[in-house]
Amino acid sequence: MADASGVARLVVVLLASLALGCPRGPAEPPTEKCSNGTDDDADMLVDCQDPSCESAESCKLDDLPLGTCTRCGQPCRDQLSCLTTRLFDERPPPMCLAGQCRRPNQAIWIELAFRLALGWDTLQSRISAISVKLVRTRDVHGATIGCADVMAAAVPTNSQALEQSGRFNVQSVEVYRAQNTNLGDGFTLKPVIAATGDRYLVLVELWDEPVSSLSAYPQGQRLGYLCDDSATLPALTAADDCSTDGGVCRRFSFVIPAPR
Ligand SMILES: [Ca+2]
Ligand SMILES: [Ca+2]
Repeated sequence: MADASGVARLVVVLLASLALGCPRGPAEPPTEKCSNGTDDDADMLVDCQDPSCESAESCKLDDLPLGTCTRCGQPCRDQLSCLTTRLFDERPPPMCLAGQCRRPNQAIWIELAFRLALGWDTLQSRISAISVKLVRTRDVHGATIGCADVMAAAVPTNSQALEQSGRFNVQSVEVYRAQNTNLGDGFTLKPVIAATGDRYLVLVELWDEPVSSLSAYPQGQRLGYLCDDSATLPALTAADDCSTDGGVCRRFSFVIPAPR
């Protein structure tokens, strides 16, 4: 076994050989990481905007078409930069996918049914507005996201915070007034204008103040919410649409947990 001075000599020799054998070369040029939201190589192009990310898995789009919207095909950093008006006025909204504004989806009408779980009691009379969002489960950088990511951005004091965070693509957003409505036995929202496609989660939020006429979003505090990112949410297709043929809407049923 080597004694303490022997170990020290060994370390000195090792350090000396490292210093001699491995002279420091010029620093590696930075390369673009393709799903971190940062322009790593300082060429002004972030993630999928950067041609060096062309073949990255997170930038592949399964041949989604560009679609038609005023800014479709233009480079983007977030969904809001793809809008020409408000989210509510462009249905389905254009999204920022792989660094380009696209609208690959089609708007259809569906139906959402809700029941309040036990525990709402008198608080249910304070519900003034309900917002429903279908959020794409890949963020603008191509990373997979779930309810934990969404709820970290969707703060209980600002009904637009999710969109304003710049990280997510909302493929549908609807807001309903709920004042003077008895929600106790459950309630149905119909029609909900949704966008076709898969890879989405459902976020329903209940707010204590009415919808702002300016922003069209609910105001006040969130009283409770439901986020469902289960893998069983079925893909929405054009066949689910009930806007024109009088057919049966695709219907989702959810139970909204007690206030939180
Ligand atoms: Ca990057
Ligand atoms: Ca770059």
